[in-house]
Amino acid sequence: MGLEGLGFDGGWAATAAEVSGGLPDARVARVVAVDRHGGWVHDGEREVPFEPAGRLCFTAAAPGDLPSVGDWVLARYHDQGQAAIVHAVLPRRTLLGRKEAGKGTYLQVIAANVDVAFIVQSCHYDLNLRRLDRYLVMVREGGITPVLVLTKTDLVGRDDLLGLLAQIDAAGLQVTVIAVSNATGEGVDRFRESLEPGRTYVLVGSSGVGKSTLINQMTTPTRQMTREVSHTGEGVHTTVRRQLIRLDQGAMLVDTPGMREFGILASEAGVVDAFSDIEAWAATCRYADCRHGQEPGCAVRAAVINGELGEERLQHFLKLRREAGFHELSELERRRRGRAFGRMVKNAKKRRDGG
Ligand SMILES: Nc1nc2c(ncn2[C@@H]2O[C@H](COP(=O)(O)OP(=O)(O)OP(=O)(O)O)[C@@H](O)[C@H]2O)c(=O)[nH]1
Ligand SMILES: [Mg+2]
Ligand SMILES: [Zn+2]
Repeated sequence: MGLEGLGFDGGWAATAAEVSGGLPDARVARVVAVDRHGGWVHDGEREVPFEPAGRLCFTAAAPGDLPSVGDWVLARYHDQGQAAIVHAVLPRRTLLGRKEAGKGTYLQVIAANVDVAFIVQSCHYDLNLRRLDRYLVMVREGGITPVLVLTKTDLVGRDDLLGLLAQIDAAGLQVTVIAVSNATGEGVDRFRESLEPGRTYVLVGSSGVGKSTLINQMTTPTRQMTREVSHTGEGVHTTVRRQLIRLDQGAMLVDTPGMREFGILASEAGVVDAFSDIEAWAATCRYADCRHGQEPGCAVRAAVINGELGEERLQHFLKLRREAGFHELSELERRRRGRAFGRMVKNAKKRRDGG
């Protein structure tokens, strides 16, 4: 394949020549994956694990200075070329990062040297204009072109989708929108056609919106990374690595783990509490994103059928859930489960202590 297959060009060659002056036996490579355990570099021939050189760690002023996915680096190979030590990170052309509040604000790098960022939001629950705005700021600050990808169009009606598109339009965000369904394939060709050979793209967005599934649609089946739809919808797919995937046509896509979400309005939490009975049934639906319509294995509909839950109450709940401001349900759901888990632990302790 060669380095060109990873997006290397004359500009990078010139930068590498400048930096490599002090590193005669180092080779150029691109960081193609990073997770909690380590990272991998590709030199155009193969992918091997790397570690940053001690000196690089020592001189890094912030965590963001260390090699991140998408970075071009100078590496020395050892163990017959089976592993590498990264000695220098070439100055980045673009940088997608978010500011982490904590002990002094620092930048957490999501991906380096990407041309376009797909901000992925599901049009079922997930769309939130304020959050979208924060993503747009983050992307544009990094010198990257944003594109909004609305997924799961199969889960909303035509009118709801048109309503969402009108809302985005009215907000004046100046962003291209691609609406897709990984389930029906609608819009997937348009997404594919937007990918240009030699360019690097990153997909960002909340967990579960369909980033990895969309990337899988771009690759051949043998290179797929996530498994079949899981019955609980949890744990199985969740991406834990930032990973650069090269498509046969020459474009590169960086998959990222979903980002944790921000604040939730107290009134929204109140709605969930008011419908905790429905939420309890919903937790046992076969599909995690069940709409409690015609899906097989829906525990909520089963409760209506056997008379435990009134149809009217369900309709009221579904209506509230559709309304704007209630798209954070999945996050609330996790919180609710967290509370239930806390109770379980407490009860177990009581039993253990003989109380
Ligand atoms: N109905 C429907 N389900 C989808 C669609 N796209 C993805 N899914 C399902 O949504 C779930 C999450 O999809 P993923 O691709 O793993 O989501 P992700 O954004 O990569 O999530 P993280 O890796 O946790 O950040 C899976 O069960 C998918 O099968 C879609 O367009 N329609
Ligand atoms: Mg994923
Ligand atoms: Zn259901």
